[in-house]
Amino acid sequence: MLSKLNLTFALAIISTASAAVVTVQVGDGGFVYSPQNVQASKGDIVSFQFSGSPGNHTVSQANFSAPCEQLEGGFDSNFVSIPSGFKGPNPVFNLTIEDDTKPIWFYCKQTAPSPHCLTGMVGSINAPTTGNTIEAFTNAAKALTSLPAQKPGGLQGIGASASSPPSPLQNGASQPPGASTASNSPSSTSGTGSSTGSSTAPVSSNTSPSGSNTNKSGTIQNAAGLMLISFTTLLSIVFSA
Ligand SMILES: *[C@@H]1O[C@H](CO)[C@@H](O)[C@H](O)[C@H]1NC(C)=O
Ligand SMILES: *[C@@H]1O[C@H](CO)[C@@H](O)[C@H](O)[C@H]1NC(C)=O
Ligand SMILES: *[C@@H]1O[C@H](CO)[C@@H](O)[C@H](O)[C@H]1NC(C)=O
Ligand SMILES: *[C@@H]1O[C@H](CO)[C@@H](O)[C@H](O)[C@H]1NC(C)=O
Ligand SMILES: [Cu+2]
Repeated sequence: MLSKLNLTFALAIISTASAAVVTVQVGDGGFVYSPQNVQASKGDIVSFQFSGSPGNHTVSQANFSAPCEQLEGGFDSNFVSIPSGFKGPNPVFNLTIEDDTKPIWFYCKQTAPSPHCLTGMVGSINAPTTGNTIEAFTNAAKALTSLPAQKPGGLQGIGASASSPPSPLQNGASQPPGASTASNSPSSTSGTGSSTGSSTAPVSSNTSPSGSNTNKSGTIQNAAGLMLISFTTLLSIVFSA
């Protein structure tokens, strides 16, 4: 009786532990997602941490064939602005992977001070290692001479979706003095300056910030360890029964 209950409990632990959380830093060290490509399975969460300070970026879904354009029906975090000196906690945009059989491509929509996407601020989930690679996608973004007109996306994407927009900045102690609420104070964040027109200043695509292709390994809080623990628990339960 008791062991049957315990068995059910152990199985429940195993099934909840099978979803991994893969973390991607947004804007940490320039116009960059790091790591730029991550592997994630169906049901996993890719957790985008808006950690670059100052920074004002998006995570917007694109098609491989159009690197700096909102994919029709694609996800879009919209703009998240982090003031200079912000101490966190960082706003988070969680995407749940619904289809891991096709690569998922994304980019940053920010146009200020120059279009981030044209410097290679693009990323991917489950990009192949040959053919349509993340390097090919990055090069295609950098090869564009102007940013295409931008449309908004939604929470629901193709192959991955969010259940909520990025968590808001917490006001109060965690924000530096003077970094008041977003809407009314002109700040020195890199995204300030509302260049909404699609044909703003001519854009040089070669102003890549240093380290734009750094490949820090992501924090993969993989469930393997947890699963091992739960599996061991399961075995000990079975054998002690
Ligand atoms: C991406 O673009 C390709 C080629 O233009 C097209 O065949 C495909 O349907 C597009 N994918 C989506 C999800 O719109
Ligand atoms: C994002 O997902 C992680 C892992 O499940 C969770 O701990 C966190 O609370 C989520 N954050 C938001 C804003 O949904
Ligand atoms: C972030 O960037 C967007 C788009 O450029 C802009 O509309 C918004 O005002 C910026 N936010 C802040 C707080 O600067
Ligand atoms: C990024 O790091 C991973 C794991 O170390 C490696 O397999 C991959 O080739 C690297 N990608 C790039 C673009 O350097
Ligand atoms: Cu950006």
